[in-house]
Amino acid sequence: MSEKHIERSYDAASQKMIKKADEENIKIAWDRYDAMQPQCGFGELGLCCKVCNMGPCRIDPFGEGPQEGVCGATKDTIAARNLARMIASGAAAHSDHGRDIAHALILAAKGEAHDYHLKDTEKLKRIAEIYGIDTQGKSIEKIGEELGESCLSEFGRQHGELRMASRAPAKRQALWRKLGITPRGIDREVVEIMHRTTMGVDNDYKNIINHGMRAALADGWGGSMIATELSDILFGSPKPIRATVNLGVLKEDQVNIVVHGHEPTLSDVVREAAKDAELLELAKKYGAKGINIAGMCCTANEILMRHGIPSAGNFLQQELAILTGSVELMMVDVQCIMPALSGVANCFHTKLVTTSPKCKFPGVEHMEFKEEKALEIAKDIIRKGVENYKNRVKERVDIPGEIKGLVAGFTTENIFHILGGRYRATFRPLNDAIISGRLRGAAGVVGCNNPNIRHDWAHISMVKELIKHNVLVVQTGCSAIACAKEGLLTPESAFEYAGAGLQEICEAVGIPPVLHVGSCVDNSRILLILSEAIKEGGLGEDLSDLPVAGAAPEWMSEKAIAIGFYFVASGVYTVFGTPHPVLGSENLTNYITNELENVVGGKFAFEADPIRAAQMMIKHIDKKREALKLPPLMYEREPVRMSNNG
Ligand code: BF8
Repeated sequence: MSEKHIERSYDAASQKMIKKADEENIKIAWDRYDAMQPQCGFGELGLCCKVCNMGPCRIDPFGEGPQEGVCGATKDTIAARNLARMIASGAAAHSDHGRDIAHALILAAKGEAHDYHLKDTEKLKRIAEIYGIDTQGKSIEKIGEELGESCLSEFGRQHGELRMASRAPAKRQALWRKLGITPRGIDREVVEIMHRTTMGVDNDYKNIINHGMRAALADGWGGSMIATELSDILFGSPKPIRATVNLGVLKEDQVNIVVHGHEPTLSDVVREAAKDAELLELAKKYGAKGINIAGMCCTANEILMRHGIPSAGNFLQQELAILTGSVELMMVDVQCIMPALSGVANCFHTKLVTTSPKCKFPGVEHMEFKEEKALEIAKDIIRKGVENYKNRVKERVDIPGEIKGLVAGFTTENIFHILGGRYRATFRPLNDAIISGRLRGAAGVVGCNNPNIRHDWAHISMVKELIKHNVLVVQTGCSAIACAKEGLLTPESAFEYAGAGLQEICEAVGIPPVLHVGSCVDNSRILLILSEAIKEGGLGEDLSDLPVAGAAPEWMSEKAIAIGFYFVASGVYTVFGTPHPVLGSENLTNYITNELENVVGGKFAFEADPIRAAQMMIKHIDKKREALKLPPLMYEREPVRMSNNG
């Protein structure tokens, strides 16, 4: 019998659904990936150019055919332009999300979106201060409105620097200014990439990438940071919270509604709507015991972090959730939503509903979401799901039993409090742990799934290797969900997997060795954690001095490229599992994986083997420890008990 399902995913629940798809001849992402082989070599190497109608042109990677496009663009120019456009797209996606949150904040503050309230007023005042808003004597609503407007104006800012970028250490800000890459308006930087990379503008691959970094910084220290901070203000800042994850969160005897996508505006209110007495009564009428809301992808992370709503899984599980035959309705907003969902939903009773004017599917019902009528619309959508319960085919319901507990909800602010104790919120204990050698350093492991690598396996293997070597791990997005499914996001996992020093810290403070800090826009929280560590003192003056590293072992989205670039441009060594599409240009590859370190202090590496990649990160962390003249590690021993890696 074929073991395809085991080769495709590390996760047992996913394996079962992949097998079911195979048996029922339903094509899913892995099948489409196989059918696509061999994939386009020119595209993979970054050597295909489609920016004008003299082309498409492609450069022969073997040096025998054409070495320049019709216009004369070289492989360096073509690959750099393609990569910069990926940054633009990723930065645009995160930032447009941030813009929508700013818009929702304004509506809520003006009393035009009655179902939202400004929940974290402390943070509201703190962020208002960054924007130079005088809060004295003003109502919360007035401050909220002014902050929302100030953030919105950052998107089109024509003069000066993004306000959020002022939160980076002074030395980093000075370097950005010297290099001319301090981000200005968010939209402006994205537009400038599109301008520079159109036919006949910027031909210098380094100049193109340098501007790419500027746009990426406008994402991390701009659009994404606005999305995170304003979401905390509007929906409440997360606190450590226990929850559950994996397809096993779907319920056999309840109406299952899956919310999928990214923005918390809809998912947050859906959670409220599901408690509606009339809808619960209706569910009972149809024979269901209740209404079960489960998340998928990053919108799941938003409501998981804030309310402990269970997550049904990560990116490659979106089709698999429908394959359980138990999903009455999947509502989607924006980003990472596979066009294939409508086809898979058609094989079951599942209703797919789109809600954003930016994201429609041919033939799929659209119920447009509006902040002004949030709860009403959410109830209408849920009602549709409840009414669909009667169409569920019991014989086709097959929910894998796998379900794991996790602790989510860590933020820059609450890590501050957890570490510092009740009386003195501070990063001091974290810095001291690194300085004394109890902790080696920290790593951010983030990003997607991709059928080109065994689902979840790279995330889990890498994170286990890092924590075993006393590296504290912070996670976001689908990577966090992958590790949650393995049980790594629990304090108890420290005893099974962490090195002795990290184990001691987890035990003393009561935290997991792997901290879930949110959705992909919440990678901005990691930038702030690093900035706080610098502010606390003893670990250098710039982000590039810190013994830290980043990774996206299973990346697929252009958003991951934007994130990678804002970390690198902030001084962080970052390892991607598969290369960016640049290998056709030796010069560009060398620039981003080597020379960039002398420019911004960070650089990329590409390594498919997650253990080797983790070791590269550890080596980098040790290099930084050495530069800081930190003492050797206190402990470097194997964890108490290693589990079977499957
Ligand atoms: O923004 S990690 S697959 S869901 S892009 Fe998408 Fe990648 Fe998941 Fe969230 Ni992020």
